[in-house]
Parts: sequence; structure tokens; C-alpha cells
Amino acid sequence: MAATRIAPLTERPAWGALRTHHAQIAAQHLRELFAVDPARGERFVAEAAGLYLDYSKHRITDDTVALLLRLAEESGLRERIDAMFGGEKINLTEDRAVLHIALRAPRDATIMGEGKNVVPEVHAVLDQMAAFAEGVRDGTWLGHTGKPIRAIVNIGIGGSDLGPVMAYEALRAYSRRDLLFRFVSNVDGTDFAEATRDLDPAETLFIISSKTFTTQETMTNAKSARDWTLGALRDEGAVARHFVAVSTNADAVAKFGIDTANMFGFWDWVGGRYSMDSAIGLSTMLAIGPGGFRAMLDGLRRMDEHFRTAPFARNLPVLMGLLTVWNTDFLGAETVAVLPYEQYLKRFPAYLQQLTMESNGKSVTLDGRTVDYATGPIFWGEPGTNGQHSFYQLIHQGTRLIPCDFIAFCQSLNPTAEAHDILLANVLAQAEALAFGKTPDEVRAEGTADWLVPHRTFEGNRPSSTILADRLTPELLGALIALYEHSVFTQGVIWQIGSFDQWGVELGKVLASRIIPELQAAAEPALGHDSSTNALIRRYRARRGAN
Ligand code: G6Q
Repeated sequence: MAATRIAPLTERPAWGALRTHHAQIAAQHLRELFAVDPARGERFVAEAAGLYLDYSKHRITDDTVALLLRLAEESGLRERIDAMFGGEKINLTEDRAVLHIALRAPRDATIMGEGKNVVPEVHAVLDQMAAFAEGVRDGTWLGHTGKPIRAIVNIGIGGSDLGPVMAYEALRAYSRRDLLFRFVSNVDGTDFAEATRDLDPAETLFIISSKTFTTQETMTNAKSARDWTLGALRDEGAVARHFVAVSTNADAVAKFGIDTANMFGFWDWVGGRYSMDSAIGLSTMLAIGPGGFRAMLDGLRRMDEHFRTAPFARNLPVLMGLLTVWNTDFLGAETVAVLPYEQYLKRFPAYLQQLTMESNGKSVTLDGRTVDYATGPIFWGEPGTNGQHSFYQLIHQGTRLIPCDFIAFCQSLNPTAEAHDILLANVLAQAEALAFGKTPDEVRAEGTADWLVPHRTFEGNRPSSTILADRLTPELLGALIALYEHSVFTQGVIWQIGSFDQWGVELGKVLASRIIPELQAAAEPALGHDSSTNALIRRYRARRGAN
């Protein structure tokens, strides 16, 4: 595989050159960078698939960009992109291809995975989903008692939840308003209870979304859903009309009692966090219809094509990925704030947290060496303008450097007299204030008393990207998702880590299965944990029945 021929990151010539370059420009403030290069706001921009990226407010010069692009070449990014699109098993530790790009390939495309063209299977599932979604949406799919479906509950967790929730919220403006959508993920019984308390079992459809169909949380919630349904409808036969499954595990689906004719498949080569556009997106298709779903796939595909073919210097995911590496490894940033100025994207930061942090939260390279540089930053965020009235203070005047991704749209889906202009003025003002700040002289010139000047001074020099698009549509959402997917991939290639496994998730699962019988045992079990865990188990056992 290409990655094994690549020199360790810190030994690549461009890395050393970037170190030297960083020392040379570190002292330059964004105010100076704009002063000496007034056109940089029109030059450090790139555009693709309906997204306009302004990255001029990063602490970079033309030399920085040139060196980062050299680093991408020296890291084998071109070969790794080709390897991913060519269906090579780039997920080394799980010995799998990584082909989420095939989920949005056109019907006549050929994408080889595990020795065969995977595109026909992708479209067969899409067609099956579309037929089912149409049936539910037009009322021909009836519940057990003959009533049409009015509520759809997706039960899944992690990659089988965050994408569907995010997409449903993001595309609510395009969704069928007479259908209710709910999402249950947490094994905390409250999640299921609150999601279903006002629903009628005779009108409710559950989608059990689980690639493996063994995930403890999802299986526990699926069982609660079956008990809830059968408790009201009192006939095992009701399961077939009120439950469908999205999974790769047909045996387990059948064992649960779901008719495998109502199972929507996907494949090992789709990672959970990269699966929102596979059958895992069935709830999205039910909400926005097959046409809307296909438009979303078009947007993903447009960004895939851009990523695969555009020169790196104009390639949005490549540029964004490289800037994250620059901010993380050279400027010492530990987090990225994702700040959508679009209420419909309120769950986008949560979705991105899994995509980015489960992918690049790794400290060992593909060939097993512990890294001696920082990898995946912490992603977090909230929609603007709400964040401005809570945590932005720290971004502006705190001691940490927090690069921001601002996401905004020129057109509102709910235009009111002036709200959208105000919203947009805020996002532009925030990026401007972060970059340029306010000097003590400027503060003094406003008539501020001397003792107050330090408090009202803004250092500025805080980097941000602004992503501006016309309007949030299914197609645009697709492009935005693929932008981040491929940016994450770019970062992983530079860092030489495996972005597509998630071994860190496994340990907690194993330890929990060991503790469950200890909590449930009738007699006090012999506990072999550390003293803290033992004491907590004993206290829980003693007090769980207490009022
Ligand atoms: C994502 C992870 C993980 C996974 C969940 C749910 O990339 O693999 O978040 O999606 O653990 O797994 P199942 O779909 O198998 O229930």
C-alpha cells in the first residue's frame, strides 16, 4: 500500500520546511497579512458543488499554502485518493475497502470493491428503499390494524443515528409535515419513553438501524419497541407491519422477527459514520421522498468528483484538511469550532463530532508507530447566533486558539423582514472581529477609561474559514457532508493514521458486558475491579431500589 512507502511525517521535507516557515511568519498578525496583501480575501477562496470557501482569514501566506500542498504530495495524497476510489482495502486494520463514494455513484458507473462492481447493488437497495418510502408516504403501506403510518421512529446509535438525525433536522423544510419523525439512540429508557409517549402503536413504524444488529443499546431499544407495539396490538403478526430493519446481518434480523423482505442492506465497506447516505438514511428518504434523497446523493457526488479531480490548490476538502493540519500541528490549536448560521443545521456539529473524532482520534500510524505530533482536533459547536451569547467570549478573549468554521447561506428558507440580514451581518462580523480584533488605541479612541482598556481590547489574529452557499437544499447538504468526509480523509493521510477504524470504541463495550451480570446477580458477586469501581457497583446495588 502506498502509505507504507511514505516517510514518517516529521521526516518529510515539506514538514521541515513548514517548521522553518512557521517560525518566520508566526509573529505576523492577520492585520498585517491583510495590509500587505489586500487582495487575499479574493485569492484565498475556492468554490465547488455550490460551496464557496473563504480561507483568507487563516494565518497563512502564499508560501504556507505552497508548502502545505507540497506536504500533501509528499504524503501520497493523490495515490491514497485513487486507492480509495479504486476500492483498495485502505481500512487496513479491518481489512476492508472504504467505498462510501459508491453510495452516490450514478447507476451506470463501475466501482470495484472486493472483486466486483458494487454499483448495481447500491442502486438495487436505493430502488427498494424508494418503493417502500413511496408506499409509506402515499398511505398504501398500512399498519397491522389497517391504519396508515403517521410516525416513524429510527432506533440506532452512533453512525446509525447521528447522520439520520442531522439530515432530518437539516432538511425539515423539505420533509412531509404530516409524518412525525423521532430518533431513539440512548440505552437510557427515558429516550424511548419520551420518543413514544404520545404515539399510537397502530400508526407507528420502527426502523431498526444497525449494521451489525448486535449493538447492545439498539437491540435493547428494539426490544422495548417490540414490547410496546405488541402490548397494544397483541399479535406477533404486527411486527411485520411495524418494523423494518437496516442492516448487513440478515440472520439476526430474521431472528428478531422482522421479515427480511423488509430489510434494507448495506455492506462492510460502508463505515457507520460514513453511512448516512446508505440505507441508514431510510428515515431521511421517508421524510424528504426518494427525489429529495437522490438530490442529496447528487450533491455528495459532485463533491466526490471535485475531490477526485480538482487540482489540490483549488480542492476544497484538500485545502480544508491541510488548514486543519496547519492549525493543529503548527499553531497548536486543539479544537475546531463548527458554527452554522442556519438553524436547520443545529445537529450538524454533533454529527461532525463523530465523523471527525472517531476517524482521526488516533495516536498510532498505519504501520504501528506512536505519533510524535498532534492528530485529530476536538470538534464542537452550536448554531449562531446562540453561541455568540455563550462561549464566543472565550474564542475572542480567552487564552486558547480556536479556529472556527463558519457556515452560512445567502438565502433563508424562512425569510422574514430583516432577520436574515441580521443573521448574516453577525456571522460576517464575528469572522472579522476574530481576525482583526480591536487594538488598545482603537479602544482608547472610543473614549474608554485607561483602566478598562485591557478588558475591552481584542487581540484578534484568530483564524476562521467561512463557507457560504446560496441556500440549504438536499443537494447542498450532500456537498457539505462530502466536503467534511474528504477533509477528514486528507488529514488522516497527512498524519498517516487509519481514519476508518474505531478500536477505541470497543474497550468500553467489552467492560460494560462484564459489569452487567455483576449488577444483575441476585447475591453479592465477587468483584475483581479496582477499589473505586467495586465501591460504585456495591453502592448502586444497595441503592437502586431506594426511593
Ligand atoms: C461508526 C461506528 C459506530 C457505529 C455504532 C452502531 O463509524 O462504527 O458509531 O455506527 O456503534 O453500530 P451498528 O450500526 O452496528 O449498530
